[in-house]
Amino acid sequence: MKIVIVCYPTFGGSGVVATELGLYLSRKGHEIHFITYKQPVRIQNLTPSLHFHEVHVPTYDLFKYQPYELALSSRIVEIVKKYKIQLLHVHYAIPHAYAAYMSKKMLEDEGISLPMITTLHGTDITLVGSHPFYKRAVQFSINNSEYVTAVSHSLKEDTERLFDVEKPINVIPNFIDLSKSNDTGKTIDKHVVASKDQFVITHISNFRPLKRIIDVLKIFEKINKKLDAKLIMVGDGPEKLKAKSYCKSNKLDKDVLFLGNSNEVDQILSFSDLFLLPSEQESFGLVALEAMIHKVPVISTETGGLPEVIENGYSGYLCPVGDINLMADKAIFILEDSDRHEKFKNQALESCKKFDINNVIVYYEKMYSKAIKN
Ligand code: GMT
Repeated sequence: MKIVIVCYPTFGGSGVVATELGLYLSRKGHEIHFITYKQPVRIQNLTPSLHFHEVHVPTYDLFKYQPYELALSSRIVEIVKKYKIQLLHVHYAIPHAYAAYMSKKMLEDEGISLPMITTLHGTDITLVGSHPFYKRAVQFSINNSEYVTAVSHSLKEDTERLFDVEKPINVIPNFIDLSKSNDTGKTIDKHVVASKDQFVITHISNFRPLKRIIDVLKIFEKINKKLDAKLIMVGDGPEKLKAKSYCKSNKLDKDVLFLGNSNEVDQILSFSDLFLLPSEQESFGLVALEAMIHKVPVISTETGGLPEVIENGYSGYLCPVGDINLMADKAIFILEDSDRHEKFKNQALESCKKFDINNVIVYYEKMYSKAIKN
């Protein structure tokens, strides 16, 4: 099949899912065309079955806001015609679903009919999309997609609660490549960040307020009072300065390392002992799955889609949002006994098996075939 994937090219979960999906499909022989404003961070090499088309937005002084949707929809039309594309798969409703719908209409005018699938990821629904300023346009584009998918049952319920959705929402969970668990291509060793006997605790996110970064630091502080540990903070975003200043005021500087955005996430996770994800909201929590594939148990919150990913008391623990004492207690409980830690590590890996990329992607492929046939 010849498929266009529209996504954000950055480190965010929706971009990672879209990129991994496209890479996998191209390896299976489909022709994949990414359309976005920058080459997606996880794509290293382009091949004859893997293309990237950049969206350029010329700046013009008259515009306070440059019209990205306009440039994107024109680019989609151009690529669809040039490569005889059969299907559009857009990730993250805003503004991708809206722009894709406009392209569909422009193509219809030229006698080309193109099915469109929209995958909802989370904040496009729960945080931004349902805002009264955007809601109508998001609802319209969801209802005008041939198929709509959500990454968890929780997100499906949120979408049905927040919007008047006329389309059935298909839940297709995020996925993971199980072969990553045998990945030996380590380029960073634990000794670079911690000593042999120290525990390495990791957090990876875009440091937005809903990630509750200060909770990460407070949980770590409590753990570190009992067990010798280092905290690795990977990512970048609006709460980073606040987090750094918390570390300074609370004398955590020497035990907390801020690494910034990284393409070495798998290597960092492969020597991590525990992952902290105390988010206020998370429709899936892909990063938890990325930790678990490297046998890293996760301490997280019982919110959104997280209980669909992390099994409480098996691959980690789920606690009420903001309950830093309980999260620290659970972390210490896992780490303080090496046999127990080992058991949780193995269970974390075991939990990933139901998200095997080889099984999950078949659902997308079946949907693509149906959409193209109709
Ligand atoms: O987590 C983020 O802030 C990034 C965001 C995105 O849209 O890139 O992630 C959302 O999509 C991910 C992939 O499906 C999910 O794993 C995340 O849980 C979801 N984030 C939220 O719901 C806050």
